[in-house]
Amino acid sequence: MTDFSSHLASFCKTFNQKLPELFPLPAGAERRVVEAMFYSLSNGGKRLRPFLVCETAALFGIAPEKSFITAAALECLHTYSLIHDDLPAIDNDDLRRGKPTCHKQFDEATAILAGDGLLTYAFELVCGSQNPFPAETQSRLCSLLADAAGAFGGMVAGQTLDLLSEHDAAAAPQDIITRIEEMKTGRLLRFACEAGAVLGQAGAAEYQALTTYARKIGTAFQIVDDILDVEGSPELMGKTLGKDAQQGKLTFVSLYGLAQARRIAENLIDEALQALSVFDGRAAVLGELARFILNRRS
Ligand code: GRG
Repeated sequence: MTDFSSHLASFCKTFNQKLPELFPLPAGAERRVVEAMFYSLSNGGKRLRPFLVCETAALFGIAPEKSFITAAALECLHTYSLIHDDLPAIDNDDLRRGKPTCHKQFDEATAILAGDGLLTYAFELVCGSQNPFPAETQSRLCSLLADAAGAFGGMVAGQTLDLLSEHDAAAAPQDIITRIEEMKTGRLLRFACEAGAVLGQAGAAEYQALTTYARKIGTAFQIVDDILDVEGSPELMGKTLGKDAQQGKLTFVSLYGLAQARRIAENLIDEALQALSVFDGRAAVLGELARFILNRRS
């Protein structure tokens, strides 16, 4: 294991140990939806987004325990997107993180509600008394999170464009695919860096550098995901692969081919690393994370 992998593994262990504290089970029959929420949330996952929140905040001296609630909120929101993405009406997947998807393990209605529950809970966490930051910081985080997740240039907008791109010979495919990747996947990764910067009260130049870094790794992350959909291992990815081609989706791979898509991702990671130069070597972990995103197999 590299130093970076063991650092990430140790983060995941602590993060996963703390998560159950946030999910007390209601006594009534409504506990079913909380069980479904926690089933999907605790079902593995690389935890890259919460790691990114904590590591970005740590650049400014904020301890990971203090960033935990913001990091957990983002993972809740990310998990909601995975549950809804897997639904029969969207991607219709049976497997996620190597386990039955939420609607397979429970049922479709419960999965829809579990997604809704996680989305709502994300905002409750950010704005609630468990978040140790002042109201002004919480409010800023809420606004950024809503913007990143929503339909006005956020994840839901990206997912909508993604659905529309199926079997649609787009007029300007390069522009559309860049917008899809930036919004669908990039916005939550960008929120992770923005959140760390807000928690750490970053200065304007640092904030700008982190936003640039996040934009670059966000698009690279999705390009690598598209590549792994073609040549990855279903066991390592924990989901059914080959669906992009089957559904006729517009991706960097469908547009440029595997080799060129890989080169585009490599260039984006180089640019992400350059953006970190303002931190004079203090952001080495973020640099490692960028390389990890490029070389990941799961
Ligand atoms: C309201 C129906 C409805 C949808 C909400 C579904 C949705 C909007 C957005 C989906 C966005 C989505 C699933 C993007 C894919 C992003 C992506 C590559 C996710 C996988 O991230 P990893 O590899 O997963 O970090 P783990 O399991 O490691 O957390």
